[in-house]
Amino acid sequence: MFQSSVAFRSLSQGIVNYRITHCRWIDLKFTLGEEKTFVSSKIVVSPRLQGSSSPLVLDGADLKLISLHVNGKELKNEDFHVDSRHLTLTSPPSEKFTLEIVTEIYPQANTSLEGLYKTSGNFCTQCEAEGFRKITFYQDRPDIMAKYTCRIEADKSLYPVLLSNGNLIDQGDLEGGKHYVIWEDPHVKPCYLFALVAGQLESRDDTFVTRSGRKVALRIWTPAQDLPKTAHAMYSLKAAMKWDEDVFGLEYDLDLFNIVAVPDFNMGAMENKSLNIFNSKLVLASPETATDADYAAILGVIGHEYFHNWTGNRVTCRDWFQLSLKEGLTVFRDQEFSSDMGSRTVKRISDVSKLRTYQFPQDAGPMAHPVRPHSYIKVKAHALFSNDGMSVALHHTVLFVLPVFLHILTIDQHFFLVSFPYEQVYEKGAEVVRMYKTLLGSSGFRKGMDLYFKRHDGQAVTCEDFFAAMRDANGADFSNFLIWYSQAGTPRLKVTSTYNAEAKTYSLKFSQEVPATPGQPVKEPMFIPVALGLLGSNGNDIPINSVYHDGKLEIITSNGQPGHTTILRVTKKEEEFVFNDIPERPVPSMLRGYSAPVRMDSDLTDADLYFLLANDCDEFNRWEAGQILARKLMLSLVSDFQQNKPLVLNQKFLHGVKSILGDSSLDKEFIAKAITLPGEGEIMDMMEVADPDAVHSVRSFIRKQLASELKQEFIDTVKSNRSSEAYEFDHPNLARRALKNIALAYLGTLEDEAITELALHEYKTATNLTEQFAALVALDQKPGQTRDEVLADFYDKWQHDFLVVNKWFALQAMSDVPGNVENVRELLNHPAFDMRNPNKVYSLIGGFCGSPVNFHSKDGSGYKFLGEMVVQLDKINPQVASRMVSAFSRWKRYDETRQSLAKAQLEMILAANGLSENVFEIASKSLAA
Ligand code: B3K
Ligand code: ZN
Repeated sequence: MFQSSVAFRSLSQGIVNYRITHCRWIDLKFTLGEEKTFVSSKIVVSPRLQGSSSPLVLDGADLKLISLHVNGKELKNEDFHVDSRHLTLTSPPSEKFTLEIVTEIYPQANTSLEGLYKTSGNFCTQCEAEGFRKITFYQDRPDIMAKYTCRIEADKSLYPVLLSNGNLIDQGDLEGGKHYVIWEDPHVKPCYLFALVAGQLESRDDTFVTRSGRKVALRIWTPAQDLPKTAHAMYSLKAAMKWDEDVFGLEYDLDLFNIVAVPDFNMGAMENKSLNIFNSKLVLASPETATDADYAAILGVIGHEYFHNWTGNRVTCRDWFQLSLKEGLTVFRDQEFSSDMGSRTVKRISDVSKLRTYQFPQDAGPMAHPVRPHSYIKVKAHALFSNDGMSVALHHTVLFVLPVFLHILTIDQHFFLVSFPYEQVYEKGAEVVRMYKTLLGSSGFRKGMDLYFKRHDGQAVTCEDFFAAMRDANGADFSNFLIWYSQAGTPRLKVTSTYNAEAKTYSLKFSQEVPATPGQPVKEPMFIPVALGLLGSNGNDIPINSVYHDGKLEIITSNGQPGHTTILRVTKKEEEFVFNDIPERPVPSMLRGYSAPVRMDSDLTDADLYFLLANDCDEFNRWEAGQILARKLMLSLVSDFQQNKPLVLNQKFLHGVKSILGDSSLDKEFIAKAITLPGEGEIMDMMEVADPDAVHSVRSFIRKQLASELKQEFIDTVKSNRSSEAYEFDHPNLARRALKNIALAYLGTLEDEAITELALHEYKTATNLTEQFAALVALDQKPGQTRDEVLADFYDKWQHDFLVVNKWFALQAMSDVPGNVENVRELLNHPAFDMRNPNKVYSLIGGFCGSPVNFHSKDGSGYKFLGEMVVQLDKINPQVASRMVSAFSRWKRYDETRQSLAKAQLEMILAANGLSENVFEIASKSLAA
């Protein structure tokens, strides 16, 4: 270990000994052209150790160096060298100096959509994580923070709008039909937050007055024809600005906030300082072209990017290992925002379902990854320092004094970014932040946030810094909580209960185990907050005043939770909690609100679960009880299916669904969630060997049985939830539509002419896409003439709107129609499809991978299709290709035939010429697992 670290010593010197000076302006100048763009950058560089001289290494990729000046003098060829990743100044001045670099870049040819690129005739940038190095040579790391000015010159008629971060301080005309602007951003920022947009755009304008009276101009930019579809985005932005003031006391800090919508974007959106750039899908909405789910996603993502202004931009990450510092926290903040704007329970249900469908399987496979890799750094640091007899705390100052450590971090970070474990960093990261709030309550959490900003505003910090702020603001004892950041894998929590009627005591015994994950064979116990209520036979919570635990009696406080919820702190491998004065055997409601991201096995009986479903004051756990029952039912039917036994639906389950459907006291959106079966992926994730055919057959069987037994109820639900009012995105209306649409989806499973007529009627009379698309989905389930006609009709109607057409692609791609891979191959040649547009790839190719029966087809046709697509896509856009190849990562979960078919495709991909690092990293990790 020590030897390999030493090997990096000479390489690392330059990076560490120089830094681009804090708080000085970085002057950028862009001359945008039709074939090439010139980028000039003027930066001030200071040696870290005054008077020392060693090479300065700057990052750069796909750049043509035009000129290089140090303190105004052109540098001679022998004083620098350029390779495919770096520009190295071999012996720069030993005192502070000015460095001017001119590069030439080709945004028109940039299909990777990182750095500066063109999209539908406009220029735009994407710099997180390592895109800035495709614009100019720079120390492309988040801890290098500076103030920026940006001058943009371009043809005035082609690019009338020229935007960058901060305030517009100058603009004017130039010769030859060109014009220029100068933007100045007064806040220090890392280069990943730099942004530039140029093109023919128009804006929807509004204003927001902050609570201290600052008047902020809000502008949402799109091509002129899309402007009417930005009303909901503007509403969402203003709501987010208000919410952050109300809940966290955080105000916006400039006089202008821009959002630009672009059609070609690798992900959802980007939080560049004062110039957020969005995938159009997450900005544009009208009742006719966007569903309720789209409206909700826009609200959440506009909120998310806005919230980054404080959690990400004002306080940023020291290095990319700390990504969850900003992303886990900001996802948590957007989840809370959406909860406050709609139904908290339903939002929590959606987020937990997402976690189970995507994060759990990843955390149990070859791509399992801690929220923040930690052990790696610790091992290296120990090897380095123990040799010198030094002991150094892992704090950010380490970066500035220890060259070897830094370089190792930089190399490994790159691989971390290439494999980008989104689910762990974002979704599990948000669960980790939620646990602080569960433990500290709202006011304790707010105190922690206040201290975090007080300590770290304007800094690049670590997850430990966030932890320390939460702990110190509350004087809290968080024992082994930090392990949540460093240990991968989903903990399994087992619970057994006993009631002693004589002593009137009730005991819960917990045991926990974290499964081994790649590189982490041995695990430590985690700190698991278990939110608990004990239900008496009347369905109400029994008051809990004290608990005997760890040899002492602890007094319980409720912490603002519902009913008599108490938070147990489970921190050891095995642990018992004993409750006194419990007059009858209670039914425990555990992990209320899903208080920790664990898999729980308990000794609750079916009768207990039905009781919780009917009575728990925690609505999340009512839903959860239904889901546990459904999972048990599905797994037992899967076993019957595999043994060729006839499938029979449990009548108790049927009555449970019927009673929820008919309970008018329940929120309609909650009913829609409660009668939705767990997804096929979730069930496969619970099996020893995943069997897509069995799981799909069982889920289809239950859906069909429920539809046929409850046909009249479902028809009544559809009919009684129609509305002739204009579309409103508010809770009563979206809840009504959710219930109507789930009823229609159940009915769509039936072979029944009258039902087809009903669905066609809904399709034709719908006044909004939410209802029209739901009817199309119902009709899509049965191959035949009606299906073909209605799909053709939908395309005819919406062919001019690429976002709606993407839904049409996805619907067909996800179809369970046997042999659907051939239809998908044909759709690749459809005039509306374009492999260079990520949204289209996600819809058609990603959509196909979402169909368990066709993607996992036993003839290997689905795997072969994906293998071919990955190789083609990788040449165009490695990030998108790497997302697609991830569909193979869990190949070992399937039977041997499928395993060998998937393995052959992974091998084929790895053998392809010129494979990108992105795809190589995921394909090779998957194969090696
Ligand atoms: N921060 C960006 C994501 C960037 C991902 C780069 N590979 C959007 C977000 O999470 O808000
Ligand atoms: Zn984010």
